[in-house]
Amino acid sequence: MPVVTRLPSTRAAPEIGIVHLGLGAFHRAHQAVYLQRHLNRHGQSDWGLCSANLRSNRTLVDQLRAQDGRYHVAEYRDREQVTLREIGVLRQALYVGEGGHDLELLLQRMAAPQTRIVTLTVTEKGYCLSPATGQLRMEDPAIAHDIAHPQAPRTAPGIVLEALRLRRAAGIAAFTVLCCDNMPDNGQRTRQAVSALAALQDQGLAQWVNEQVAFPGCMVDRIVPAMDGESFTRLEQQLDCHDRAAVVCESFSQWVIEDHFPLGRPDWELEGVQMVADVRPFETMKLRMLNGSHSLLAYVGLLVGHDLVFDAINDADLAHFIERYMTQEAAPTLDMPAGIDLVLYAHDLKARFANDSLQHRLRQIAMDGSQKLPQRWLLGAQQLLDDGRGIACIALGIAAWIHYCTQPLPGGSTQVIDDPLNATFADLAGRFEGASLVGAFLDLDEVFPAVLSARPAFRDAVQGAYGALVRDGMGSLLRTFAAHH
Ligand code: CS2
Repeated sequence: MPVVTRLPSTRAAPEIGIVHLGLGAFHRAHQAVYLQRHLNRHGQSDWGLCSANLRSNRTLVDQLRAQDGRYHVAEYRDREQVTLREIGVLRQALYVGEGGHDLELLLQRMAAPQTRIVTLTVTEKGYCLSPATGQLRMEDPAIAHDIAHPQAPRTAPGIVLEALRLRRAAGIAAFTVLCCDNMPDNGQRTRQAVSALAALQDQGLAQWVNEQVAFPGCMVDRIVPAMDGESFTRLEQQLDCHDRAAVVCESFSQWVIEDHFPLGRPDWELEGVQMVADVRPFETMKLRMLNGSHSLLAYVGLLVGHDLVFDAINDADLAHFIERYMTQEAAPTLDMPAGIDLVLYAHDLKARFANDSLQHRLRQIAMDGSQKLPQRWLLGAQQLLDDGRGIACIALGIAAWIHYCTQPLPGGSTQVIDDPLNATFADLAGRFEGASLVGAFLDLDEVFPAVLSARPAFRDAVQGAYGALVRDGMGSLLRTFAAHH
Protein backbone atom coordinates (compact mmCIF):
# COMPACT_ATOMS: atom_id res chain seq x y z
CA MET A 1 0.00 0.00 0.00
CA PRO A 2 1.38 3.45 -0.86
CA VAL A 3 1.96 6.19 1.68
CA VAL A 4 -0.75 8.79 1.03
CA THR A 5 -0.43 12.52 1.65
CA ARG A 6 -3.88 14.13 1.69
CA LEU A 7 -4.20 17.77 0.67
CA PRO A 8 -7.71 19.12 1.25
CA SER A 9 -8.94 22.23 -0.51
CA THR A 10 -9.71 25.39 1.40
CA ARG A 11 -13.50 25.86 1.76
CA ALA A 12 -13.36 29.30 0.14
CA ALA A 13 -15.34 29.69 -3.09
CA PRO A 14 -13.25 31.64 -5.60
CA GLU A 15 -14.79 34.02 -8.14
CA ILE A 16 -14.77 32.72 -11.69
CA GLY A 17 -12.04 34.48 -13.69
CA ILE A 18 -11.08 31.76 -16.17
CA VAL A 19 -13.28 29.85 -18.58
CA HIS A 20 -11.86 26.60 -19.87
CA LEU A 21 -12.93 24.63 -22.95
CA GLY A 22 -12.25 20.86 -22.79
CA LEU A 23 -12.97 19.43 -19.34
CA GLY A 24 -10.89 16.29 -19.82
CA ALA A 25 -8.56 14.44 -17.46
CA PHE A 26 -5.58 16.57 -18.48
CA HIS A 27 -7.26 19.85 -17.58
CA ARG A 28 -8.41 18.48 -14.23
CA ALA A 29 -4.91 17.26 -13.38
CA HIS A 30 -2.90 20.19 -14.75
CA GLN A 31 -4.34 23.72 -15.05
CA ALA A 32 -6.88 23.11 -12.26
CA VAL A 33 -4.14 21.91 -9.90
CA TYR A 34 -2.07 25.08 -10.41
CA LEU A 35 -5.16 27.20 -9.73
CA GLN A 36 -5.95 25.11 -6.67
CA ARG A 37 -2.46 25.64 -5.29
CA HIS A 38 -2.89 29.36 -5.97
CA LEU A 39 -6.20 29.34 -4.07
CA ASN A 40 -4.78 27.39 -1.14
CA ARG A 41 -1.83 29.78 -0.90
CA HIS A 42 -3.91 32.97 -0.90
CA GLY A 43 -6.97 31.64 0.93
CA GLN A 44 -9.22 33.34 -1.65
CA SER A 45 -8.92 34.08 -5.35
CA ASP A 46 -10.49 35.71 -8.39
CA TRP A 47 -9.28 32.88 -10.55
CA GLY A 48 -11.88 30.19 -10.11
CA LEU A 49 -12.79 28.04 -13.10
CA CYS A 50 -15.84 27.53 -15.25
CA SER A 51 -14.98 24.53 -17.43
CA ALA A 52 -17.01 23.12 -20.30
CA ASN A 53 -17.04 19.96 -22.35
CA LEU A 54 -17.79 20.61 -26.00
CA ARG A 55 -18.31 17.18 -27.50
CA SER A 56 -17.84 14.25 -25.19
CA ASN A 57 -18.43 13.11 -21.65
CA ARG A 58 -21.63 14.60 -20.41
CA THR A 59 -21.63 12.02 -17.61
CA LEU A 60 -18.54 13.60 -16.13
CA VAL A 61 -20.13 17.04 -16.17
CA ASP A 62 -23.22 15.67 -14.40
CA GLN A 63 -20.98 13.90 -11.88
CA LEU A 64 -19.03 17.07 -11.15
CA ARG A 65 -22.21 19.08 -10.75
CA ALA A 66 -23.53 16.53 -8.27
CA GLN A 67 -20.27 17.01 -6.30
CA ASP A 68 -20.43 20.80 -6.45
CA GLY A 69 -17.39 20.79 -8.73
CA ARG A 70 -15.17 19.09 -6.14
CA TYR A 71 -13.00 16.14 -7.15
CA HIS A 72 -9.62 14.52 -6.43
CA VAL A 73 -6.31 14.24 -8.23
CA ALA A 74 -4.09 11.30 -7.22
CA GLU A 75 -0.49 12.17 -8.06
CA TYR A 76 1.63 9.01 -8.07
CA ARG A 77 5.32 9.52 -7.56
CA ASP A 78 5.73 5.74 -7.75
CA ARG A 79 4.00 2.71 -6.26
CA GLU A 80 5.00 3.81 -2.77
CA GLN A 81 4.14 7.50 -2.64
CA VAL A 82 1.02 9.31 -3.68
CA THR A 83 -0.50 12.71 -2.99
CA LEU A 84 -4.28 12.91 -3.00
CA ARG A 85 -5.29 16.47 -3.72
CA GLU A 86 -8.81 17.80 -3.38
CA ILE A 87 -9.79 20.35 -6.02
CA GLY A 88 -12.30 23.04 -5.09
CA VAL A 89 -11.46 25.65 -7.69
CA LEU A 90 -13.92 24.39 -10.30
CA ARG A 91 -16.97 26.56 -9.69
CA GLN A 92 -19.07 25.67 -12.71
CA ALA A 93 -19.10 22.67 -15.07
CA LEU A 94 -20.96 22.93 -18.38
CA TYR A 95 -21.81 20.64 -21.28
CA VAL A 96 -22.53 22.07 -24.70
CA GLY A 97 -22.30 18.94 -26.88
CA GLU A 98 -25.18 16.94 -28.26
CA GLY A 99 -28.17 17.11 -25.95
CA GLY A 100 -26.45 19.77 -23.80
CA HIS A 101 -28.16 23.10 -23.35
CA ASP A 102 -25.39 25.11 -21.78
CA LEU A 103 -24.10 27.01 -24.81
CA GLU A 104 -25.83 30.20 -23.79
CA LEU A 105 -24.54 29.96 -20.22
CA LEU A 106 -21.06 29.33 -21.55
CA LEU A 107 -21.12 32.30 -23.92
CA GLN A 108 -22.49 34.57 -21.20
CA ARG A 109 -19.76 33.45 -18.86
CA MET A 110 -17.10 34.05 -21.50
CA ALA A 111 -18.53 37.47 -22.27
CA ALA A 112 -18.68 38.55 -18.60
CA PRO A 113 -16.16 41.24 -17.62
CA GLN A 114 -14.92 39.04 -14.71
CA THR A 115 -13.66 36.48 -17.24
CA ARG A 116 -10.18 37.57 -18.15
CA ILE A 117 -8.65 34.39 -19.53
CA VAL A 118 -10.02 31.58 -21.69
CA THR A 119 -7.92 28.41 -21.71
CA LEU A 120 -8.30 25.43 -24.03
CA THR A 121 -7.50 21.72 -24.11
CA VAL A 122 -9.61 20.50 -27.01
CA THR A 123 -6.89 18.24 -28.52
CA GLU A 124 -5.09 18.95 -31.77
CA LYS A 125 -8.10 18.22 -33.96
CA GLY A 126 -10.33 20.58 -31.98
CA TYR A 127 -8.84 23.63 -33.71
CA CYS A 128 -9.97 22.41 -37.17
CA LEU A 129 -6.60 23.26 -38.69
CA SER A 130 -4.69 21.25 -41.25
CA PRO A 131 -1.95 19.54 -39.20
CA ALA A 132 0.60 19.95 -41.98
CA THR A 133 0.02 23.62 -42.79
CA GLY A 134 -1.79 25.10 -39.78
CA GLN A 135 -4.48 26.62 -42.06
CA LEU A 136 -8.17 26.52 -41.13
CA ARG A 137 -9.94 23.54 -42.75
CA MET A 138 -12.82 25.34 -44.38
CA GLU A 139 -14.16 22.09 -45.78
CA ASP A 140 -14.65 20.78 -42.22
CA PRO A 141 -18.44 20.42 -41.76
CA ALA A 142 -18.27 21.83 -38.22
CA ILE A 143 -16.48 24.95 -39.51
CA ALA A 144 -18.99 25.25 -42.34
CA HIS A 145 -21.71 25.09 -39.69
CA ASP A 146 -20.05 27.84 -37.62
CA ILE A 147 -19.70 30.07 -40.68
CA ALA A 148 -23.41 29.64 -41.43
CA HIS A 149 -24.54 29.94 -37.77
CA PRO A 150 -22.02 32.12 -35.95
CA GLN A 151 -24.30 32.58 -32.96
CA ALA A 152 -24.74 28.85 -32.37
CA PRO A 153 -21.14 27.69 -32.76
CA ARG A 154 -20.03 24.07 -32.35
CA THR A 155 -16.26 24.30 -32.68
CA ALA A 156 -13.81 25.69 -30.16
CA PRO A 157 -12.65 28.50 -32.51
CA GLY A 158 -16.32 29.29 -33.23
CA ILE A 159 -17.18 29.52 -29.52
CA VAL A 160 -14.16 31.70 -28.75
CA LEU A 161 -15.03 33.97 -31.66
CA GLU A 162 -18.69 34.33 -30.73
CA ALA A 163 -17.76 35.21 -27.14
CA LEU A 164 -15.31 37.82 -28.45
CA ARG A 165 -18.02 39.23 -30.70
CA LEU A 166 -20.34 39.60 -27.69
CA ARG A 167 -17.61 41.37 -25.71
CA ARG A 168 -16.82 43.73 -28.53
CA ALA A 169 -20.51 44.58 -28.95
CA ALA A 170 -20.79 45.27 -25.21
CA GLY A 171 -17.61 47.36 -25.12
CA ILE A 172 -15.77 44.87 -22.88
CA ALA A 173 -12.06 44.31 -23.42
CA ALA A 174 -11.03 41.02 -25.00
CA PHE A 175 -10.03 38.10 -22.77
CA THR A 176 -6.67 36.46 -23.27
CA VAL A 177 -6.77 33.10 -25.06
CA LEU A 178 -4.35 30.49 -23.72
CA CYS A 179 -4.09 27.29 -25.73
CA CYS A 180 -2.86 24.34 -23.63
CA ASP A 181 -2.70 21.72 -26.38
CA ASN A 182 0.41 20.03 -27.75
CA MET A 183 0.81 21.96 -30.99
CA PRO A 184 3.79 23.86 -32.32
CA ASP A 185 3.51 27.58 -31.68
CA ASN A 186 0.14 26.83 -30.10
CA GLY A 187 -0.76 30.47 -29.38
CA GLN A 188 -0.23 31.45 -33.00
CA ARG A 189 -2.10 28.40 -34.25
CA THR A 190 -5.07 29.29 -32.11
CA ARG A 191 -4.95 32.87 -33.32
CA GLN A 192 -4.88 31.53 -36.87
CA ALA A 193 -8.00 29.41 -36.28
CA VAL A 194 -10.00 32.20 -34.63
CA SER A 195 -8.96 34.97 -36.96
CA ALA A 196 -9.38 32.92 -40.15
CA LEU A 197 -12.90 32.08 -39.01
CA ALA A 198 -13.56 35.74 -38.17
CA ALA A 199 -12.39 36.81 -41.63
CA LEU A 200 -15.03 34.52 -43.14
CA GLN A 201 -17.75 36.11 -41.02
CA ASP A 202 -17.10 39.77 -40.35
CA GLN A 203 -14.09 41.85 -41.44
CA GLY A 204 -14.53 44.38 -38.62
CA LEU A 205 -14.50 41.60 -36.03
CA ALA A 206 -11.50 40.00 -37.70
CA GLN A 207 -9.57 43.24 -37.44
CA TRP A 208 -10.58 43.68 -33.79
CA VAL A 209 -9.42 40.12 -33.02
CA ASN A 210 -6.09 40.77 -34.69
CA GLU A 211 -5.54 44.01 -32.84
CA GLN A 212 -7.07 43.31 -29.43
CA VAL A 213 -6.74 39.64 -28.54
CA ALA A 214 -3.60 38.20 -26.95
CA PHE A 215 -2.85 34.55 -27.74
CA PRO A 216 0.20 33.69 -25.62
CA GLY A 217 1.75 30.28 -26.27
CA CYS A 218 2.50 27.75 -23.56
CA MET A 219 4.05 24.36 -22.97
CA VAL A 220 2.11 22.02 -20.71
CA ASP A 221 3.39 18.74 -19.37
CA ARG A 222 1.97 16.06 -17.13
CA ILE A 223 1.27 12.43 -17.93
CA VAL A 224 -2.41 11.81 -17.25
CA PRO A 225 -3.70 8.44 -18.50
CA ALA A 226 -7.38 8.12 -19.34
CA MET A 227 -9.34 6.73 -16.38
CA ASP A 228 -10.75 3.24 -16.62
CA GLY A 229 -12.56 0.83 -14.30
CA GLU A 230 -9.29 -0.53 -12.97
CA SER A 231 -8.02 2.95 -12.02
CA PHE A 232 -11.21 3.72 -10.08
CA THR A 233 -11.00 0.41 -8.22
CA ARG A 234 -7.38 1.13 -7.29
CA LEU A 235 -8.34 4.55 -5.94
CA GLU A 236 -11.06 2.98 -3.84
CA GLN A 237 -8.93 0.15 -2.52
CA GLN A 238 -5.63 1.93 -2.01
CA LEU A 239 -6.67 5.47 -1.17
CA ASP A 240 -10.22 5.04 0.10
CA CYS A 241 -11.16 7.60 -2.55
CA HIS A 242 -14.68 7.03 -3.87
CA ASP A 243 -14.89 9.72 -6.49
CA ARG A 244 -16.08 9.02 -10.04
CA ALA A 245 -14.66 12.36 -11.19
CA ALA A 246 -11.15 11.65 -9.84
CA VAL A 247 -8.05 11.50 -12.02
CA VAL A 248 -4.74 9.70 -11.63
CA CYS A 249 -1.48 11.19 -12.87
CA GLU A 250 2.26 11.29 -12.30
CA SER A 251 3.70 13.66 -9.67
CA PHE A 252 5.76 15.56 -12.27
CA SER A 253 4.18 18.67 -13.72
CA GLN A 254 5.51 21.54 -15.83
CA TRP A 255 3.98 24.69 -17.31
CA VAL A 256 5.92 27.28 -19.29
CA ILE A 257 3.84 30.28 -20.35
CA GLU A 258 4.55 33.26 -22.56
CA ASP A 259 3.88 36.21 -20.29
CA HIS A 260 1.35 38.25 -22.22
CA PHE A 261 -1.94 38.76 -20.33
CA PRO A 262 -3.30 42.27 -20.94
CA LEU A 263 -6.16 41.84 -18.41
CA GLY A 264 -3.96 40.27 -15.74
CA ARG A 265 -3.32 36.71 -14.59
CA PRO A 266 -2.83 34.65 -11.42
CA ASP A 267 0.67 34.91 -9.90
CA TRP A 268 1.39 31.48 -11.32
CA GLU A 269 5.13 31.83 -10.83
CA LEU A 270 4.59 31.25 -7.09
CA GLU A 271 3.36 27.77 -7.99
CA GLY A 272 6.41 26.94 -10.10
CA VAL A 273 5.09 28.02 -13.49
CA GLN A 274 7.88 29.39 -15.70
CA MET A 275 6.74 32.72 -17.16
CA VAL A 276 8.94 33.46 -20.18
CA ALA A 277 9.20 35.86 -23.12
CA ASP A 278 9.52 33.10 -25.72
CA VAL A 279 8.04 29.68 -25.09
CA ARG A 280 8.88 28.12 -28.45
CA PRO A 281 12.14 26.38 -27.51
CA PHE A 282 10.40 24.69 -24.56
CA GLU A 283 7.44 23.71 -26.68
CA THR A 284 9.59 22.22 -29.43
CA MET A 285 11.72 20.37 -26.88
CA LYS A 286 8.69 18.81 -25.26
CA LEU A 287 6.93 17.96 -28.53
CA ARG A 288 9.95 16.26 -30.07
CA MET A 289 11.57 14.67 -26.99
CA LEU A 290 8.56 13.63 -24.90
CA ASN A 291 5.65 13.42 -27.33
CA GLY A 292 7.87 12.23 -30.20
CA SER A 293 9.17 9.38 -27.99
CA HIS A 294 5.66 8.63 -26.78
CA SER A 295 4.38 8.19 -30.33
CA LEU A 296 7.36 5.96 -31.19
CA LEU A 297 6.75 3.85 -28.09
CA ALA A 298 3.09 3.61 -29.09
CA TYR A 299 3.33 2.46 -32.72
CA VAL A 300 6.52 0.45 -32.37
CA GLY A 301 5.48 -0.92 -28.96
CA LEU A 302 2.03 -2.03 -30.15
CA LEU A 303 3.62 -3.87 -33.07
CA VAL A 304 5.79 -5.91 -30.72
CA GLY A 305 2.81 -6.72 -28.52
CA HIS A 306 3.09 -4.23 -25.63
CA ASP A 307 0.05 -2.61 -24.12
CA LEU A 308 1.34 -0.07 -21.58
CA VAL A 309 4.03 2.62 -21.69
CA PHE A 310 6.05 1.15 -18.82
CA ASP A 311 6.07 -2.31 -20.46
CA ALA A 312 7.36 -0.74 -23.64
CA ILE A 313 10.16 1.23 -21.98
CA ASN A 314 11.18 -1.83 -19.93
CA ASP A 315 11.79 -3.69 -23.18
CA ALA A 316 15.56 -3.24 -23.49
CA ASP A 317 15.59 -3.13 -27.29
CA LEU A 318 12.81 -0.58 -27.42
CA ALA A 319 14.50 1.49 -24.70
CA HIS A 320 17.69 1.57 -26.82
CA PHE A 321 15.68 2.64 -29.81
CA ILE A 322 14.05 5.50 -27.87
CA GLU A 323 17.42 6.52 -26.49
CA ARG A 324 18.80 6.66 -30.01
CA TYR A 325 15.82 8.69 -31.21
CA MET A 326 16.19 11.21 -28.39
CA THR A 327 19.94 11.68 -28.72
CA GLN A 328 20.35 11.43 -32.49
CA GLU A 329 17.08 12.61 -34.00
CA ALA A 330 15.35 14.87 -31.46
CA ALA A 331 18.04 16.67 -29.42
CA PRO A 332 20.18 17.72 -32.44
CA THR A 333 17.21 19.68 -33.83
CA LEU A 334 16.76 21.74 -30.65
CA ASP A 335 18.23 25.11 -29.87
CA MET A 336 17.73 25.60 -26.14
CA PRO A 337 18.32 28.56 -23.86
CA ALA A 338 21.36 28.29 -21.56
CA GLY A 339 20.79 26.07 -18.55
CA ILE A 340 18.63 23.43 -20.24
CA ASP A 341 20.44 20.11 -20.23
CA LEU A 342 18.93 17.81 -22.85
CA VAL A 343 20.85 14.77 -21.60
CA LEU A 344 19.28 15.20 -18.19
CA TYR A 345 15.88 15.91 -19.76
CA ALA A 346 16.08 12.66 -21.75
CA HIS A 347 17.12 10.75 -18.65
CA ASP A 348 14.19 12.14 -16.64
CA LEU A 349 11.76 11.34 -19.45
CA LYS A 350 12.78 7.70 -19.45
CA ALA A 351 12.28 7.56 -15.67
CA ARG A 352 8.81 9.10 -16.09
CA PHE A 353 7.88 6.59 -18.80
CA ALA A 354 8.98 3.80 -16.46
CA ASN A 355 6.58 4.89 -13.69
CA ASP A 356 4.72 1.61 -13.17
CA SER A 357 2.05 3.12 -10.98
CA LEU A 358 0.42 4.57 -14.12
CA GLN A 359 -1.60 2.40 -16.48
CA HIS A 360 -0.84 4.49 -19.53
CA ARG A 361 -2.10 2.65 -22.60
CA LEU A 362 -0.11 2.84 -25.82
CA ARG A 363 -3.40 2.90 -27.69
CA GLN A 364 -4.34 6.16 -26.03
CA ILE A 365 -1.17 7.75 -27.38
CA ALA A 366 -1.63 6.06 -30.78
CA MET A 367 -4.94 7.81 -31.41
CA ASP A 368 -5.12 10.83 -33.72
CA GLY A 369 -1.71 10.13 -35.25
CA SER A 370 -2.55 12.21 -38.31
CA GLN A 371 -2.86 15.24 -36.03
CA LYS A 372 0.23 14.52 -33.95
CA LEU A 373 2.94 13.29 -36.30
CA PRO A 374 3.77 16.62 -38.01
CA GLN A 375 4.90 18.38 -34.84
CA ARG A 376 6.31 15.31 -33.12
CA TRP A 377 8.42 13.86 -35.96
CA LEU A 378 8.03 15.57 -39.32
CA LEU A 379 9.28 19.10 -38.62
CA GLY A 380 12.31 17.53 -36.95
CA ALA A 381 12.85 15.14 -39.87
CA GLN A 382 12.93 18.06 -42.27
CA GLN A 383 15.59 19.75 -40.20
CA LEU A 384 17.65 16.56 -39.87
CA LEU A 385 17.65 16.08 -43.64
CA ASP A 386 18.60 19.73 -44.17
CA ASP A 387 21.54 19.17 -41.84
CA GLY A 388 22.58 16.00 -43.67
CA ARG A 389 21.66 13.73 -40.74
CA GLY A 390 19.86 10.39 -40.72
CA ILE A 391 16.20 9.78 -39.86
CA ALA A 392 16.23 6.02 -39.26
CA CYS A 393 14.11 6.11 -36.07
CA ILE A 394 11.53 8.54 -37.45
CA ALA A 395 11.30 6.54 -40.68
CA LEU A 396 10.66 3.34 -38.72
CA GLY A 397 8.10 5.20 -36.63
CA ILE A 398 6.22 6.30 -39.75
CA ALA A 399 6.38 2.77 -41.16
CA ALA A 400 4.99 1.44 -37.87
CA TRP A 401 2.21 4.04 -37.93
CA ILE A 402 1.20 3.08 -41.49
CA HIS A 403 1.23 -0.58 -40.48
CA TYR A 404 -0.82 0.14 -37.36
CA CYS A 405 -3.39 2.13 -39.36
CA THR A 406 -3.88 -0.52 -42.00
CA GLN A 407 -3.22 -3.98 -40.56
CA PRO A 408 -4.28 -6.01 -37.51
CA LEU A 409 -1.93 -6.05 -34.55
CA PRO A 410 0.16 -9.13 -33.74
CA GLY A 411 -2.07 -11.76 -32.21
CA GLY A 412 -4.72 -10.84 -34.73
CA SER A 413 -6.57 -8.34 -32.55
CA THR A 414 -8.36 -5.88 -34.80
CA GLN A 415 -8.17 -2.37 -33.51
CA VAL A 416 -10.48 0.49 -34.25
CA ILE A 417 -8.31 3.31 -35.54
CA ASP A 418 -9.28 6.42 -33.66
CA ASP A 419 -8.30 9.21 -36.04
CA PRO A 420 -10.15 11.89 -38.02
CA LEU A 421 -8.63 10.33 -41.16
CA ASN A 422 -9.64 6.73 -40.37
CA ALA A 423 -11.98 6.49 -43.38
CA THR A 424 -9.13 7.60 -45.64
CA PHE A 425 -6.79 5.03 -44.09
CA ALA A 426 -9.35 2.27 -44.66
CA ASP A 427 -9.80 3.38 -48.25
CA LEU A 428 -6.05 3.36 -48.93
CA ALA A 429 -5.67 -0.03 -47.25
CA GLY A 430 -8.37 -1.42 -49.56
CA ARG A 431 -6.73 -0.12 -52.71
CA PHE A 432 -2.98 -0.45 -52.17
CA GLU A 433 -0.38 -2.62 -50.55
CA GLY A 434 3.37 -2.64 -49.94
CA ALA A 435 5.32 0.20 -51.46
CA SER A 436 2.28 1.72 -53.16
CA LEU A 437 0.43 1.84 -49.83
CA VAL A 438 3.38 3.66 -48.27
CA GLY A 439 3.52 6.03 -51.24
CA ALA A 440 -0.18 6.79 -50.90
CA PHE A 441 0.22 7.57 -47.20
CA LEU A 442 3.19 9.86 -47.85
CA ASP A 443 1.03 11.73 -50.37
CA LEU A 444 -1.53 12.65 -47.68
CA ASP A 445 -0.91 16.36 -47.76
CA GLU A 446 -2.88 17.01 -44.58
CA VAL A 447 -0.21 15.11 -42.71
CA PHE A 448 3.01 15.36 -44.70
CA PRO A 449 4.09 18.87 -45.69
CA ALA A 450 4.82 18.96 -49.43
CA VAL A 451 8.41 20.12 -48.84
CA LEU A 452 9.05 16.91 -46.95
CA SER A 453 7.07 14.36 -48.94
CA ALA A 454 8.70 15.61 -52.15
CA ARG A 455 12.17 14.72 -50.86
CA PRO A 456 13.46 11.42 -52.26
CA ALA A 457 15.66 10.88 -49.17
CA PHE A 458 12.56 11.03 -46.98
CA ARG A 459 10.45 8.74 -49.13
CA ASP A 460 13.31 6.25 -49.54
CA ALA A 461 13.91 6.11 -45.80
CA VAL A 462 10.24 5.37 -45.04
CA GLN A 463 9.93 2.88 -47.92
CA GLY A 464 13.09 1.12 -46.74
CA ALA A 465 11.84 0.95 -43.15
CA TYR A 466 8.42 -0.36 -44.20
CA GLY A 467 9.97 -3.00 -46.46
CA ALA A 468 12.24 -4.17 -43.64
CA LEU A 469 9.34 -4.19 -41.19
CA VAL A 470 7.23 -6.41 -43.42
CA ARG A 471 10.17 -8.66 -44.25
CA ASP A 472 11.82 -9.07 -40.83
CA GLY A 473 9.19 -8.07 -38.27
CA MET A 474 9.48 -5.27 -35.72
CA GLY A 475 11.12 -7.40 -33.01
CA SER A 476 14.01 -8.31 -35.21
CA LEU A 477 14.45 -4.74 -36.49
CA LEU A 478 14.65 -3.45 -32.92
CA ARG A 479 17.30 -6.03 -32.08
CA THR A 480 19.35 -4.87 -35.06
CA PHE A 481 19.03 -1.25 -33.92
CA ALA A 482 20.11 -2.21 -30.40
CA ALA A 483 23.10 -4.19 -31.69
CA HIS A 484 24.35 -1.14 -33.58
CA HIS A 485 23.79 1.28 -30.75
C1 CS2 B 1 0.67 11.82 -25.14
C2 CS2 B 1 0.42 13.09 -24.35
O1 CS2 B 1 -1.44 10.94 -25.68
C3 CS2 B 1 -0.43 11.49 -26.12
O2 CS2 B 1 -0.30 11.74 -27.31
O3 CS2 B 1 1.89 11.94 -25.80
O4 CS2 B 1 -0.88 13.17 -23.90
C4 CS2 B 1 1.40 13.22 -23.18
O5 CS2 B 1 1.15 12.25 -22.19
C5 CS2 B 1 1.34 14.59 -22.55
O6 CS2 B 1 1.57 15.55 -23.54
C6 CS2 B 1 2.37 14.74 -21.44
O7 CS2 B 1 2.47 16.06 -21.06
